Amino acid sequence: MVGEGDTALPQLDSQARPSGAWGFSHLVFEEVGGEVITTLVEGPAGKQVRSNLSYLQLKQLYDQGAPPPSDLQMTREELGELVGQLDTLRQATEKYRDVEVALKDGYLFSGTETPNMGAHFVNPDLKWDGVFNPAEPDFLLYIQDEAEEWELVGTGFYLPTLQAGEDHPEAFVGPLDNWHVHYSLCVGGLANKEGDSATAEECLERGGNWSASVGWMIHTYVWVDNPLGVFGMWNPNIPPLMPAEEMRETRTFDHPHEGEVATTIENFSHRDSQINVAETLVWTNMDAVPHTVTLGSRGVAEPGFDSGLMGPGQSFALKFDQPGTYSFTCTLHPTMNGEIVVTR
Ligand SMILES: [Cu+2]
Repeated sequence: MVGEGDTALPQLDSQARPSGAWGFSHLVFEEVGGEVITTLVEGPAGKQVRSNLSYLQLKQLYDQGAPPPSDLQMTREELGELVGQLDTLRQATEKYRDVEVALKDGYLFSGTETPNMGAHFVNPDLKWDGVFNPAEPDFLLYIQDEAEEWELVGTGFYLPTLQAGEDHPEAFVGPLDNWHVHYSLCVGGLANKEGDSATAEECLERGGNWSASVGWMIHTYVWVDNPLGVFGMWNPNIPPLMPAEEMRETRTFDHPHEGEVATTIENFSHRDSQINVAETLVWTNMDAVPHTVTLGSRGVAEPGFDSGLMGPGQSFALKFDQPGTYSFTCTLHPTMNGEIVVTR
């Protein structure tokens, strides 16, 4: 237990810091209006599987006839159903390779083209109907080529939280469809080319469109194959082209200061870390519940450091002046244990 009367707790070191990366972490915390808030939730943590398999790779996997690899947590039948949904989506949107057909069917250009994603052409009737139908995507993604012709690169879906609820919607078969919700999102306007987190006032100043929440959404790349997964947020095969491994770096919000090493608490687990003497280790809690970083093991504290309760997005920084191996735990969750090796 973290005692309330324990005045030795270094609570002052525990504060919220920007952390996470859109499309790579379940939660993202950003500084908006001078305050660190949750700007993106991808859910639900733990129950979904983040897979880098593209549409064509999933198809190939199914066609090979073998049981899917266990890390997909899907049966062969489920994989078949998912591939069937994606095939339906591709067939149904074939006609939208001609942007004129999309416009005629009510898809409207949202005004901005986002790097590594494309421009959203949203059908407002489909967006708000709360119905998931793989043959009727709520938005289409296009990029404009040098001749200013629109090229179809992807599709996507919205499910308003009003209908789908606060939990991850059931839509595509299996656990691969990592739907996300943006909070305090500013889209369009002159200053920001891509969707950006902002206060309503900041967004107004930029001439953008602000929403407190846009509901659940997902990108589904059945036209330009995505090496970060068919449901990936970003597609490195959509300009500006870049190696897939570089994408997380470019999208991340936690930038450690000089002499700091960043680590995260994610999915109810503490990670091992290795640092040098005189470096500062900074933990950020990426889970939606509080945890602690406490010297000790299996939930039992030993005299030494203790972060106290770290809420979602909160960080805790600790500088190590002595080499050694330190075991740490979470006093709320005894199964969370990690080790810090400090070397000279
Ligand atoms: Cu915990």
